[in-house]
Amino acid sequence: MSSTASLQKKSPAHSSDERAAYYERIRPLNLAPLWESLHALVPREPQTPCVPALWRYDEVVKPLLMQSADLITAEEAVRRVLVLENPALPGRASITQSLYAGLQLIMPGEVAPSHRHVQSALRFIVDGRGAYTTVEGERTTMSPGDFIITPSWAWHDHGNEGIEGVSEPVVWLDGLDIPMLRFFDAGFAENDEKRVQTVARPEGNSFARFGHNMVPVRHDHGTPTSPIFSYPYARSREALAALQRQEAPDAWTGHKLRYTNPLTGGAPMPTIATFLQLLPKGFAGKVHRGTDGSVYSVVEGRGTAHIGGEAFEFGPRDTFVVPSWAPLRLDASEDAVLFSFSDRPVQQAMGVLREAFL
Ligand code: GTQ
Repeated sequence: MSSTASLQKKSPAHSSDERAAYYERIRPLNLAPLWESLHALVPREPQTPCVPALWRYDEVVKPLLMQSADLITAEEAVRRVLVLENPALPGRASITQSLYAGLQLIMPGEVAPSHRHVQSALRFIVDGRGAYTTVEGERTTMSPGDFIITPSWAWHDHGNEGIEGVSEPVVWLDGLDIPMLRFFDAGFAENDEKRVQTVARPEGNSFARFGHNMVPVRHDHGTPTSPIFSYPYARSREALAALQRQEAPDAWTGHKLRYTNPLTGGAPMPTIATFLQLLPKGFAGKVHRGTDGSVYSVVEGRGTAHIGGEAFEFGPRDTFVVPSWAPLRLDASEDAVLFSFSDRPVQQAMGVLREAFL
């Protein structure tokens, strides 16, 4: 009997054994049956494997970071970082499917040597003063709450020389698009010949040129990243304080501002959007969600993030992650300031970003 004849005779309801045998036969040929996975490949709504999580800084992460300083120097480690891994993605160095987060420690006198990579990085200063980062020859002193960018392929090194008699460990949150670049297999990196870059421009130079709603008249900007390397906390905090005095908070997000590239109005870097928001004491936010999973770093105050069905109490220096499309509700028991970042500009460029304010 020919196989065609046997197919014609059979009823449409083939046994699962027959199907399984067929799948076994096609697997070595690098073929797979779409009908077994179609529902998961094209879900009715996002089905992220990521879960919400919170990392407590003072009680948990800080002591462990300090222990790491006894195990390895910043120089040997190149970057001494504890990676914040999503509990559902162990070993992937991912806090969401597209983003990486870590807490980097630099002790007084240490240097994290100069290198560059295609991955874009943000630093959000969590704890301590007296460290600096140098980006493309411009040094920036780090203070808690400052948001600093390291654009794609920009040389950068970090150090901690102390400031105003202060000599203490400095910790910042690193946010990078490492999983995104891994997905595209588009990553390159190289080490600098010099351990520490030569400082080529005075500190504050990029902020003087671009940080005051003005741009040098003959400036011709050819890159998609912001010409400002540092967005100091004092300035951003002042804006939020003024809004708190002047207007009612948004019912979902409180007083929330996004950082911009002053030349385009878009995000400071093409792959990562960043935000700072103030939740006034007693704020009880409404539920909202977005397809961009977000990482939050608490600067000031205390409150609760209700993510999906779980409640996470947060305080200063804690980090938490809200997975894509997870319902989020934010409460504050004191005036609270939250920094956050997500892959929003990429989703917007693709035309796939969705948000819901419930
Ligand atoms: O500071 O350059 O957390 O290259 C991971 C990779 C930090 C950095 C990280 C990096 C860096």
